[in-house]
Amino acid sequence: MRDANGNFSLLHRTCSLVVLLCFLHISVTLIYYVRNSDSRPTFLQNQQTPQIHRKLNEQKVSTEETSPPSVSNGTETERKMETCPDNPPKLVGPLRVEFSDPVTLDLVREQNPALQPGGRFKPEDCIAQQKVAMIIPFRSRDEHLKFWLYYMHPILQRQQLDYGVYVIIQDGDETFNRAKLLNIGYAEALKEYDYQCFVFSDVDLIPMDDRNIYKCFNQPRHLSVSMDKFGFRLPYTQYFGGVSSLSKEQFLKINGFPNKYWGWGGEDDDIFNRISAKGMSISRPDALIGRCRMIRHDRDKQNDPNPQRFDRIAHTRHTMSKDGINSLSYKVVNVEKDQLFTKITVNVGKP
Ligand code: UDH
Ligand code: MN
Repeated sequence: MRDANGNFSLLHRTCSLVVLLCFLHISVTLIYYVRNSDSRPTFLQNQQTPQIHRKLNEQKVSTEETSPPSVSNGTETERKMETCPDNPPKLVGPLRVEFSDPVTLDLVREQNPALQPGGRFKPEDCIAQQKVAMIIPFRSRDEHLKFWLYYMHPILQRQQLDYGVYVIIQDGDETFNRAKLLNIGYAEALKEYDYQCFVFSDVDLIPMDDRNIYKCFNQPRHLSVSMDKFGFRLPYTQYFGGVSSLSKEQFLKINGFPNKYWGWGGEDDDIFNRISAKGMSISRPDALIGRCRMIRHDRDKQNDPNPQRFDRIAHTRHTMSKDGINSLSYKVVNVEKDQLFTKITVNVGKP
């Protein structure tokens, strides 16, 4: 009996020990599990947060892309677009420019489907660095204008400018007045859009390199620095004729251009004098990038060399504050909007 009792108590103790061990094992496992499940969310968070963020961003981007333009407001879209780069990616460098085969306006219209009425353009995928008005003084040079539009529209679009083309036509057959037409172009373009920069271009000049960007710089810019007709060099250091650009501020600082140069010559030298009188200098592209071609032509009727020009340019410093954009007067006779240009016919009066 004693033996049986002894055996039983041994078995009992062993069982209790096993139960205790089991309990201990379960407790340890439980504690371990609870501690582990505490740290698990932290681990997941660290891993998942970026993914969640990325997902959200992706969603944002895709709503932007897919939402119709009418829903998102214009300024919001613009804020998310970046400013166009200093070196527009589609520029090709040197260009072949020739005038042997005539072009038609219909061809130019076809080749430039992105243009808006008035010869207006804005880059699609970035915000243009500058809003530029192209101003062309004009009378009876339709063949030249076709070439200008044919070559310039593709170049200006590759240059990623927010631009418009203004052809300012002198009405009647009085003596031609280039600088006054340029002043009028400045005034009329500003009535239409918040232009910050003005490029003044003769109708017969085409750049031979699209890296010669038709925009404004820290100083008034002379763009047609090496013309074929001058043997691809400046005729003289102070030369400011052909194609130039001035910001609104630079233009106003010199009181715009003179209105009193009737006939050929001198007005570009007067503009140079105004710029230097106001302590500014001339910015220029290098001679290679600044190469350009002028369409060969005879002297126009009513644009003979102005005999007064030497006397006038000798007095720019005294006349510039009274004769300029602050004294400009003219009448608009007609406005024509085309896909390729805005033509403004004006009465500029007479000498
Ligand atoms: N312009 C016109 N119509 C005119 C006169 C001038 O549109 O009747 C405009 C046009 O934009 C032209 C600019 O004014 O490009 C300057 O005039 P221009 O081209 O006659 O000036 P340029 O410096 O000198 O080319 C011309 C001299 C002609 C010499 C001919 C010798 N072969
Ligand atoms: Mn010319």
